[in-house]
Amino acid sequence: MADVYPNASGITTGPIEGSRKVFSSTESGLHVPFRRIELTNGEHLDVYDTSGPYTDDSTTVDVHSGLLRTRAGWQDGREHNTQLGWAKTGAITREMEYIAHREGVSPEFVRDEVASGRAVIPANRCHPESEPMIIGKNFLVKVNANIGNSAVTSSVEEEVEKMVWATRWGADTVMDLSTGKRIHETRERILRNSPVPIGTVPIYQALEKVGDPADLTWEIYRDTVIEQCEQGVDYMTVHAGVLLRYVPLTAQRVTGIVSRGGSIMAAWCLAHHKESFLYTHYSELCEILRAYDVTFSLGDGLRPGSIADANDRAQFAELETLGELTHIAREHDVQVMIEGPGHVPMDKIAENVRLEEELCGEAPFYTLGPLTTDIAPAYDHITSGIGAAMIAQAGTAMLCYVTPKEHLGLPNRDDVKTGVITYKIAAHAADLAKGHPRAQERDDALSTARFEFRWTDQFNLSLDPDTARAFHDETLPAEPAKTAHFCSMCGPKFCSMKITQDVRKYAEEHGLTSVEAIEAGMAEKSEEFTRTGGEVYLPLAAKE
Ligand code: IRN
Ligand code: FE2
Repeated sequence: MADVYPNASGITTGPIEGSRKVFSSTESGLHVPFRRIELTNGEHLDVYDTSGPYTDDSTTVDVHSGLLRTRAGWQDGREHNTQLGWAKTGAITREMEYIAHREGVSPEFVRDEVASGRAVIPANRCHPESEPMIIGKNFLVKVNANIGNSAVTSSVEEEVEKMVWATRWGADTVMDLSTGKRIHETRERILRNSPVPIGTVPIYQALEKVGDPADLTWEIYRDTVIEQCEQGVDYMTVHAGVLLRYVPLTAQRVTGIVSRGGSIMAAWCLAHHKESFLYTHYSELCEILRAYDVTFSLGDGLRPGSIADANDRAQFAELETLGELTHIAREHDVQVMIEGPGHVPMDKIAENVRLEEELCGEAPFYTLGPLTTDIAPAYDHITSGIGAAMIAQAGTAMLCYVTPKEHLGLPNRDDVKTGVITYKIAAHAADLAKGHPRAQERDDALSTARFEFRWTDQFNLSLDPDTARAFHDETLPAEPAKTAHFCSMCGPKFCSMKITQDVRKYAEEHGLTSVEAIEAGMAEKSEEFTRTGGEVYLPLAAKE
């Protein structure tokens, strides 16, 4: 288990226990990574893999030189265009071909989903280290993990390790929300070492440059966006839907404006009594993002921050504006996804997806949970995991994780893992419910292993093999327990799975069906009962 601890440079490398990295070639020879889970019965299962070269035994990763720039030559000989631009002309890019192989669908299906705007491929051409992936409701549900330092804690190295750590457990994208010192440098190290798309909220760095929201200008913001585009940021949260006239709509709320970016823009609008520069300069912004193929993640600056504020006028007024901005971006061939809430009770979740799809032309929805109740700080990965599973089933394409530290502090390494695993559960539960053709393979493989008491396989097929194994070994650490036909939950005599297996074995030996076997077994027992005296309570002496 040494692999789960960071190496000398502070980065966690090495295969996940019981798995190894394999590559599968597309028609034109692109190498697509998968994680192969080797089973003790000689079978194996290949699963989607987000972890990049860090889990590959045969590569050593040097975080100072960065990952291979695999996509660097992919656009050679072609004029620069966005994935949306190519898709509209009918062209299938290498990114689309790679994604089709990764998701198990046809390249033409990928192209069509991108062309319609129902899916996005966040892949800045200045981030050639990234492995292409897609976000859209007709693909596997994706998970984003937020990392980043704040004014009070953490170093550049720690943030790179958090990115590696999050992708190890399955984060499909990572957002660097750094607000403290060395923002540029932290982001540079993350980008050069990241196999997944990186998102940011440029207004945070712009604010860091000026200090006070009122001192922000379009020019400072624009230059910050260009700086980040040049570095290779793949998607950017832009809170362009927070309009001056919407700010008063939040006055009566229980929790007002809870979005960081939303509150910055609201403060600017009020200070100048002017319309947001993000809104008034939006077309210019589209042209900048287009040049790098950076994807918009239109921010929900007015999302509800409490159950009381869910689905209110402020939230839906902003969503209408996001719809308008989606259509403008698409005219510029810029890809768009839409950020969503927040805090929403279960009965108000479906309405969010319905409205988003209607107003924003089915642009991929990307939500923060939502938390389904406000009463459990320290457990908000669970309050929000419930909402995340529900909203994903309803059609949300990517889930922004919430860690146990939400509302309480900056997440550490353990919180990051708990957040990612919780959200992988929500995403996978939605994939199953939506009938994704291959999602159930893993459930079936794990259940079969469980039924056949292949404990090691049960651990290795799970989302978190280390914890599953550790929990099992807490009570039955001995090696023979790895093949035992019971665990400490019910003990050897009461294991339902063992009893079922006994029934099946009896049936086989006596040439019966399981139902007949149960009946025959019952008759045998009843005969034995009568033969031994027919007493319900045995005399004391007969007891052992
Ligand atoms: C996702 C959906 N709604 C919000 N998010 C994420 O929240 C967003 O992508 C970013 O990572 C984080 C903080 O956003 P605010 O608070 O600046 O809106
Ligand atoms: Fe919250």
